[in-house]
Amino acid sequence: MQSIASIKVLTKNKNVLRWVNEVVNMTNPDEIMWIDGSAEQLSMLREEAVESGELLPLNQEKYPRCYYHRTDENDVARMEDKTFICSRTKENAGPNNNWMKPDEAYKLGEEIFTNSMVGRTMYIIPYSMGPVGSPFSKIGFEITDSIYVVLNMNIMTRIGKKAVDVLKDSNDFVRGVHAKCTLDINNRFIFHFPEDNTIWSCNSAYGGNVLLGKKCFALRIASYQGYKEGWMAEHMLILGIENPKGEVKYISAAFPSACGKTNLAMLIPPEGYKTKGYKVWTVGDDIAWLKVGEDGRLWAINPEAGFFGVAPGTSSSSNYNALMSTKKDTIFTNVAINLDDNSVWWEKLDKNPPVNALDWKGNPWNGKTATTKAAHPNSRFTAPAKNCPSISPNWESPSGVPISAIVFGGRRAKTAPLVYESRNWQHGVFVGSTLASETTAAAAGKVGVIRRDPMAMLPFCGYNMGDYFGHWLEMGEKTSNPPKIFHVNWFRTDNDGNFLWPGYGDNFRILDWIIKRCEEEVEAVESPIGYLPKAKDINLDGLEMTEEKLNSLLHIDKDLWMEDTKNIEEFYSKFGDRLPKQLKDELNLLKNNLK
Ligand code: GTP
Ligand code: SPV
Ligand code: MN
Repeated sequence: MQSIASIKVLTKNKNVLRWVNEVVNMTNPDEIMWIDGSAEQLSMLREEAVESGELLPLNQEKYPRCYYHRTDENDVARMEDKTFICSRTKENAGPNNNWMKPDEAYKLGEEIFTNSMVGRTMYIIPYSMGPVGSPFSKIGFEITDSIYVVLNMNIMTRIGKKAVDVLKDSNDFVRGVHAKCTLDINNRFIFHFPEDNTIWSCNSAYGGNVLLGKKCFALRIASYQGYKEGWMAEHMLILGIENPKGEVKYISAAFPSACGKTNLAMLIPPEGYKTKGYKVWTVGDDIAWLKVGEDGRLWAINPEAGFFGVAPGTSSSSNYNALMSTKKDTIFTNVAINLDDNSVWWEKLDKNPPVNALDWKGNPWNGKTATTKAAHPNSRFTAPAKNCPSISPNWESPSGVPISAIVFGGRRAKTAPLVYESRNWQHGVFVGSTLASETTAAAAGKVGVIRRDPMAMLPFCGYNMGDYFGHWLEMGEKTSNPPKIFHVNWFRTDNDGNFLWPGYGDNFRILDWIIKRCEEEVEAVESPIGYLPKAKDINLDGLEMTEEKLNSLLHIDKDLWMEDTKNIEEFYSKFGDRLPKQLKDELNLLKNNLK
């Protein structure tokens, strides 16, 4: 084995070197490479991955520097039953997490990692979550034996020398270890040790399990850091709305996985708005880190540098900006490949499915005769954020952007109306804590089942969710000028299961109402669940939608809501005395209002 002293070590930080040494001794790689982030190093790695077949180069004229990758058939989504929060006590992980004793998890992990990199190369990736040097930002290291991970981390985070330079001698960094091992599903684990700033992931190659800067660090570890340090890490997009006067207001929104964050973050306003001069600016599409600013407002950054977006359903009409983001320097995973011109395809990309293609499993696929899906429903692209035509000029602002409104939303066929507003911060926290949605393909398991997913953080909160609710309430107290909190539902259906609301770009009409409420430009109607819009205040110009249909989208069925309160009560009861009293009060208030 090579000694780490003999290779281009990027740092003298003793804490880093000691930890790297431990991992080297455990995994026993043949070679070690520190990732400095240089263009030469990355292009060498791309070449190597192409040679080994890990990446397939796409049509380089149509898609400059774009590549294709396939993961194992049983390794295509996050696996929540393989994901553990290894806090010292079970109570601190909470009923919202799988828990394993840290000693046990380390022991099991060590058994799996031991000699796992024999015959392989270890890559050590230093990275910054957040703009390098911003007061919001945090440094992590990911050790991995996968070039695919290195190249994706290069898109999703800010990697290389610049990250070690800001860390200097500090011990404040997140230690991530990933080894592909044999991809054995029975030994697949994603262990988080929040008290040790440590993540261990083995036997997977799927993005959400192995790009450790994303859900593992920027949400699970960071949510715990935020709890201790007085800030918030949330599963939220961030967007700016520019009005015709050139003023920009920022909104952050939490929807569960595959419920429309990327789409909303990049939306193009309907024609009538566009011609008046309204614009949407994208700051982030999945994760927000929020802090109280000196002005008493909440400020947010996007800690990521790229989009790991759902491919199916992305088209020039549904999400032009996302599609444009993928035209260069992008890695596609588990979509279909068109052998005629070496391009990619997925369901609803266009109306011309390829006839000579390989599907996401690598089997021949012909769009004329196929009875199976070309792309996996959770197939994804990894695209640099700077490619996005709507990327905000402030997306890398070290001080973040000020948030005017927080929006929660999920997939609810019935019950939740198109939009409503909470009465105050505490009520807003209640609304977020009771967020529910039908499950999607972003996580392994049954699709379409209603589950409660508080703040869209159920799979991502790195500690007891009862304490997390308490933290939200406290953040409101510390924020003298907090954002208003809203709830939306783009997914309400009629009795035949058709969506009642057109969604996508037309969601701007609802964002417009939300901003008008923040600016106190329109009044609202009080209801048992919060403030509802007056139908006349939702701009329907250019839409084929009757006011009657709109009213049915805004209708509150008290019986359904009463049913829902029972489900909330059951969900809340899991948290025992960790559930803040204020939320019980809000639940009682809701029940009374519904009587
Ligand atoms: P993650 O990356 O998993 O966190 O997902 P996301 O929240 O960013 O979801 P995304 O924007 O990728 O959308 C997921 C799916 O929902 C896609 O198939 C979209 O086409 C669909 N979708 C997004 N917005 C809307 C909408 O307003 N209405 C309807 N009906 N579908 C939508
Ligand atoms: C999600 O599932 O919410 C995602 C994709 O954004 S993953 O990185 O797999 O978590
Ligand atoms: Mn997500």
